Amino acid sequence: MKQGTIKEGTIKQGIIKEPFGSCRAFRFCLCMMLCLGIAANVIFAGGSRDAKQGGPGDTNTAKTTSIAVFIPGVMSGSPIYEMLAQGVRRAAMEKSGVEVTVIEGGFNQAEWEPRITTLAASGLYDLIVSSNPSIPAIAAAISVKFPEQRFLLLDGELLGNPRIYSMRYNQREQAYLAGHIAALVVLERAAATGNRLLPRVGLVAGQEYPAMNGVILPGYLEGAKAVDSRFTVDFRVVGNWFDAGKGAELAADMIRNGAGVILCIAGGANEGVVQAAAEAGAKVVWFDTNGYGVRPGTVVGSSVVYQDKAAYEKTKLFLDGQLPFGQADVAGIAAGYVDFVEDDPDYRVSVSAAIREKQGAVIARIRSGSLNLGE
Ligand code: RBF
Repeated sequence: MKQGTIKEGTIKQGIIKEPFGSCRAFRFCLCMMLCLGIAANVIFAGGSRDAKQGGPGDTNTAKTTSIAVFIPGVMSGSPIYEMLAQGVRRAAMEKSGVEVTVIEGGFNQAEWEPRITTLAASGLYDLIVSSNPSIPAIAAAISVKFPEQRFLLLDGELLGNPRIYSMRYNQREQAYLAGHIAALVVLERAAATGNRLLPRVGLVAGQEYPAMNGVILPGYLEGAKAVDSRFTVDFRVVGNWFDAGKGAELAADMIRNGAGVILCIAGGANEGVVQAAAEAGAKVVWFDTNGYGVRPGTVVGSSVVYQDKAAYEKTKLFLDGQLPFGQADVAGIAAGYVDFVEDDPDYRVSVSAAIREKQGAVIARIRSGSLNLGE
């Protein structure tokens, strides 16, 4: 199959700052500025780019389908975003005439809506793809102003908007498995050292948000309590998704306070958590991707989502004209989008056979449906 072209680039921040008098003038200026921005990107990427082209399912091979991947943050340090771009690129490569532009939105969350608005206003993109639970509300507001724009949103949920397809993961299952392995490791270490303190696990998050406070944190505690009902969670928040120094500081304090295993969901700050844990002889559970290789011996669990697979499959559906806009899916272990990595050699080396057996048994129960955690 002929491969599609993939363009990479970023759009400079703060393109649209001035107030505009009329809607038409606003759209015109937005388009002009965005076109200039895109042109600069493409020159930087060393390619050329056609003007607006045909949509998905278009049989005219001269036409191009353009997809923008908006990263709400940066890819480095956040595998969930790396997987997003990877999956979209893979689907694009399998079809001719598909262009992908990846745009990193940066850590200033107040800029995300104006920047996605700029993308939609340009009319250049057949599809905007993005990921995280705050994006559906932003996309819904934008789709009122730019009803032609279509969105594919992962790790978020919005039902019933005919311009938006969304899919989130069952993070209750993902977090439960993280809590379960963390608790097993804590208890085994306590037994070995004769530690009789009340058992505790840790969780370091980049920020607080409804999925964190309402799903991930409770799911993590539930998983730990399934091992021993006395478990508590020491929950700390970095306040951003990049500060490794703060991550290390929080983790060191948590370890001093008795949390011997810490789940980190803090983007670039995870690096600091792992460093502090390694220095103190504590352990870490990784989230979203396989993290055993990050620090073999320190990372004792990897509760993952297959966001690359979801991004690939849903982009492919879009390119075939079959993405069910308006629908909001939730996918977990049984559907093959959430998992716990058991077959990594580093997992087998760092975690005892007894723990691996118990963890394997609970994964099997969730997969078979005999343990139903809800969503
Ligand atoms: N997760 C990351 O790994 N990196 C990020 O930069 C990041 N930024 C986020 C920003 C907001 C506003 C929200 C609500 C979540 C963010 N997440 C980020 C968390 C992400 O959506 C997901 O919950 C976690 O990756 C766990 O799967």
